[in-house]
Amino acid sequence: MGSSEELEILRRKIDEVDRKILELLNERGSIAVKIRELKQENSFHIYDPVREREIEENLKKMNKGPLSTESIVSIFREIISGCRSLQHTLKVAYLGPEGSFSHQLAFKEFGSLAELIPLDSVEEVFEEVEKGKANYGVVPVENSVEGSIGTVLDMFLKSELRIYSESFERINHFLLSKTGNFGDIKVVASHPQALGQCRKWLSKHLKNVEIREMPSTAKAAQVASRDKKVAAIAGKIAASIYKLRIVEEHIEDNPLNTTRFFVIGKESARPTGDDKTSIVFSLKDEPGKLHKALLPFAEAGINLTKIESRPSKERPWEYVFFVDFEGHICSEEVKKVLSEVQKNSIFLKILGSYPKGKKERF
Ligand code: PRE
Repeated sequence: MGSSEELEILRRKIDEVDRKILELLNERGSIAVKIRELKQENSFHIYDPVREREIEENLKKMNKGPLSTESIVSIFREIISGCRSLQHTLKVAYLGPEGSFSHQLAFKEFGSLAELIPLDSVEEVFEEVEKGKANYGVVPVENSVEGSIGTVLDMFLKSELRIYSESFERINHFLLSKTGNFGDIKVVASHPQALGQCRKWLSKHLKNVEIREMPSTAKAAQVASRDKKVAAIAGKIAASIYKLRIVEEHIEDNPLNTTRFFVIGKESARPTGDDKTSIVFSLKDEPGKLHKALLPFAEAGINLTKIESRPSKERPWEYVFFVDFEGHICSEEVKKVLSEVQKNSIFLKILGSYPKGKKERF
């Protein structure tokens, strides 16, 4: 048999497999429609990140190849996005512009069938969700190298929105340009933080080019899409949005650079047994007050995962404390500890209990 005949036979086999996949996808879709009815009758949430992560974990365990687990996970993310959109088209506001790392996270979390809305500031993301124009918002809250994003913490002080889920996104920087050729690059453009995070790589590989600071990595990608001399440092998603080629991947000096994101909304996430709770409180300016406020956690054996103080903004030199700890507000133990914290504080606000994010995702 000639090789073109052999190719034809293999393609017919693929057609047959595709037919079966299509049938199964629509069977899955029909089940999602039935779930929609159940959710409507019982006021269950359409978006259930806990269930979605459970599916992802099962797939990771089950996959035997030859398709990579990364590829399987991203295919199923789209399948789930499609099934979810049969229930409701979710509107998700994120800190833009298009091609930002928040966009990348929103896309990973909600897939291409959600309506993703880029906004100019964290304040606007909160506002869009508060007004019900978006079901959820995606905001970065902390970077493993740069620390907390103060404006996000400050918004939680003012807003009644809750943290619905937490995700960690590895910040991998890509060098992107129109042609994808090293030789064409005369300028490297990006946000100052991204330029800083790739400093060593740039001085080794692109020593004599102009470095141009931009308001965002996405804006840099936009500029690169119009000028072949300009290469942008940006996330991978910017390559497809701005139709750029990858010159080099993973050019960040610190490969562990990670950003923590929150999905915020009006709903509270259900307990999973592996949750975190975030609170903020303020204390009287007296000796031992912070110790007293935190002691109940130690006595109950509850692990604090983060503590940070920020200016209260109400009066100069007064502070509020943001604390994250393991456990869910539904548990009696957590309720008891928080009532102790309340006794020692001027005010206490619960920002949400949510499933712990996985630090290693694709
Ligand atoms: C499904 C869709 C949306 C939810 O966020 C979780 C899972 C899915 O497609 O697997 C199904 C579903 O609605 C559900 O299990 O609750």
